[in-house]
Amino acid sequence: KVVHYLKDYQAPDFAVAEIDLTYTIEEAYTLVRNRMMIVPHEVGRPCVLDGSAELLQIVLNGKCLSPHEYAIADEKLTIHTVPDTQFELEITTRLYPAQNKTLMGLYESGDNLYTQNEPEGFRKITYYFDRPDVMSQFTTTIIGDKRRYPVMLSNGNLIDSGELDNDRHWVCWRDPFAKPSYLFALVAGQLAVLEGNFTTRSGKEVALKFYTRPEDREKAGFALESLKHAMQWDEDRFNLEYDLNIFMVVAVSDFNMGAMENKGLNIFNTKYVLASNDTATDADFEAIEGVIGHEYFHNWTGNRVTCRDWFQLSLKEGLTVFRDQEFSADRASRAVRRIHNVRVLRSMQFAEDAGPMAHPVRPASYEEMNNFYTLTVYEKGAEVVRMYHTLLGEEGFQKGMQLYFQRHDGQAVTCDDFRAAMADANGVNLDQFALWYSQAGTPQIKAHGDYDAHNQTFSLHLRQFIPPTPDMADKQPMVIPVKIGLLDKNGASVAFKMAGTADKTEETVLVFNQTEQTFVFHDVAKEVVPSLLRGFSAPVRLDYPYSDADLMLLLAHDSDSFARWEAAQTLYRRAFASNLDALASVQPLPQHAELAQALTSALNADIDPAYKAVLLQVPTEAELWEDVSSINPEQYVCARQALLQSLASSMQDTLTHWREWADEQERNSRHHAPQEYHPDLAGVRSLRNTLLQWGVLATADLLHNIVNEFSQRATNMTHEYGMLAAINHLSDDKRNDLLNQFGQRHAQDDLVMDKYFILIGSSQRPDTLQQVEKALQHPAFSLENPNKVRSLLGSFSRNIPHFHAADGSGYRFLADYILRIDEFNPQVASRLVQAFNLYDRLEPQRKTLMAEQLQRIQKDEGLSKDSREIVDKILH
Ligand code: B3K
Ligand code: ZN
Repeated sequence: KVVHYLKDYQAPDFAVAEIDLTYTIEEAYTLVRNRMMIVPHEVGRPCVLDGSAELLQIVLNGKCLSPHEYAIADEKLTIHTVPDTQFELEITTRLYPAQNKTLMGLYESGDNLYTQNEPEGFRKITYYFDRPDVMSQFTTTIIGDKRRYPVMLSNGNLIDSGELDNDRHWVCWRDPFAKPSYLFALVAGQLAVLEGNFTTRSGKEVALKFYTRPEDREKAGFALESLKHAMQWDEDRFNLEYDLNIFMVVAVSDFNMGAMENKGLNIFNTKYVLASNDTATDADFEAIEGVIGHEYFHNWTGNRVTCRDWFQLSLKEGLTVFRDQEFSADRASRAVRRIHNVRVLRSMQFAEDAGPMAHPVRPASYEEMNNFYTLTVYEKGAEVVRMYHTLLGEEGFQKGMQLYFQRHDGQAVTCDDFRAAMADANGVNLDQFALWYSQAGTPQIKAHGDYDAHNQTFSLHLRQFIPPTPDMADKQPMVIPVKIGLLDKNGASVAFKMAGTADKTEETVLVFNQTEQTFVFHDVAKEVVPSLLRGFSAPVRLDYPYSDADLMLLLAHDSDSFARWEAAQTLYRRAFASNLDALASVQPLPQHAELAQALTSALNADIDPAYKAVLLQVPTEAELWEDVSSINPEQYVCARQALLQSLASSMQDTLTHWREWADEQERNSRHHAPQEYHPDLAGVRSLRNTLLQWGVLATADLLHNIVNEFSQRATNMTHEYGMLAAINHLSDDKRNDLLNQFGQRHAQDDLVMDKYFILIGSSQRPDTLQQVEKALQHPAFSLENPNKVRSLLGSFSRNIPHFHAADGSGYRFLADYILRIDEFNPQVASRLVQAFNLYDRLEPQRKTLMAEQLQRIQKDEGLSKDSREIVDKILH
């Protein structure tokens, strides 16, 4: 087993001035001739290239090398002696893309060819310095059959093309921007194109091209519009302009992740390109806009300035997620999107931080880099970037960005370089901030406050603790921005003065950077309730001894929409905890009348419908067992379900009222045709669907309504899917009937069938495992398609009552399929292995059952290093 450490980083021995690739696509294989102009940085070093493809020939400065002049071992090619000055190395390899089921390197999908190279796929294509700090200018020639491969694409600009004998043709692409190998891309096949254009602010005309299967072409329209919005936004908010004359996006259905930002030639999972009202939900439209933005924004944060090494992945990912979050927030519903992001962070990243895979935003080591495209690197990384923004303000942050590009355009750099740009541009010291990159674990803050009527001060005492993680026991205190406001007992905002400032203010950001600290607010005329961690100003857990009445006050009045939502979350947690106690002591379940009352008032208040919908989100089980050990997952589901049930029953009339209101709104919408995506309508529909889910728990008639309305509403996927999701857990046969109707209606649509499989995999019906097993045989299902695996098996792995079934059947079932998938697609398998992350924190019986399955996976001799790294860490 080979572990890579950040501390061992060494600069490359060679530079590559130019790389010239020729792909010759034959019926059964593809030949790749790779000609490199290599410049040694130092004399006398052997030339070591990464690669694992079938090697046909090596030619050095025109001379063919014989086997004793080089060695091949462990995916490395070592040429013992090379010239001291620039030399030309030409390497020819043979690839079999139709056999490549890893979906890394060059692979075939539906008769077309695609590449995926980040992080280390390029070494499956040819022999190269496959590391991000070796940047070169790429020229790519592609030769192929005219009918099978009418479209042949690579990065940059098309500079030449021509015809050949035997119905073949060739194209030549050149990318003027030096880039690392992970940003190289090639696509060849039969593809339709949807075109648009964008004029940048300096007047450059950019051709926008979306390539899809011919039958999908019209479905790329929304993605094309999203791209234009993203290009405009990056100019307006970040002052960043696009740099080539062409920007291409290719959609492919077999793809290991969401999308890939290859220079000028993004490759996307179809899921994030194709949408129409009758096949995509509002959430899908929003995800498309976000991911299109994300990949586009990488052009500057990732491509123009890239990472020195893979430990620095968050340099581009955390920053680009921050940018795409801000893009989406500026487009619509800032408050609701922020809450949505926090919810993902808390239920998934906090769990990662509390588990066997815990690692800092900049990991210190890895075995398989693909395992480190994590919630920590992406989502927590984005929170870290957001904290610079919170500390420095928009203007200061943008000054930092400017300096970052001034210093590093065209370079491969580190997270420290980014931090230095932020610090230097603002003349501040951000040394302690570095701990956000090196310490794993979610900081916990214990807070309490005292009011001193005599001195008219409110004192807030904060204490921080960073829990130990498997990689590090003792941690140092971090810089935590805590945004705060004060409310009086009527819910009005109370102004205050901080020591050393002249003016009164209603909100401030405390810079909490010691283990223990007290902040004093002056001129506070009356008792106050603090509104803490506004906007979720840091990725921490904060505990303040609020009374229930305080929380209801915040829920009713806080001007900060995050803190207001958070008050409801805390009330839900408390109600849940009392349910859990009642279940444990076999007592009758409490009814939570006061909470129902507070929620009713919130629903009746004059607020955005989308925000009402998020107020009705009860914390997920993963959030609820955040700091618990010896977890019995079933009890969490029961206690949470009981909470929903009791609230829904006592709020029946309110739920019905607002559901009818939502229908009315949609019917009378003046924005758009009612079935179309529009942020305002999306808000109304998300409220309606949430109310439907609650309503089904309390009102038996609702199922009949759904059955009656189902076909009529099928012109809009948000409704169609919303109805199915609402009844998905019911044991009634009508659920199966509607689901079958749905499966038949959409049998030809790959992406809608993903939804069908999600519904099956996530149902709490008692027969779910049988239904999942049956679905594996469905003609639309394929183990080789990652979207299908994620839809059916991924959703099953998050299906708490079934995955954690007391008899171990869920664990055994998932392990069977992990082992099967791991044989051909380690990346997808290793994601599934992480469903077992809860191992150490489970109650003893389930822990034993899980151990059996983990050991079975661990014992598999052919197990990939991807899955092995995870399973070893879980079993430690
Ligand atoms: N940079 C790619 C992720 C590549 C993942 C490789 N396992 C997509 C993105 O973050 O934009
Ligand atoms: Zn990214």
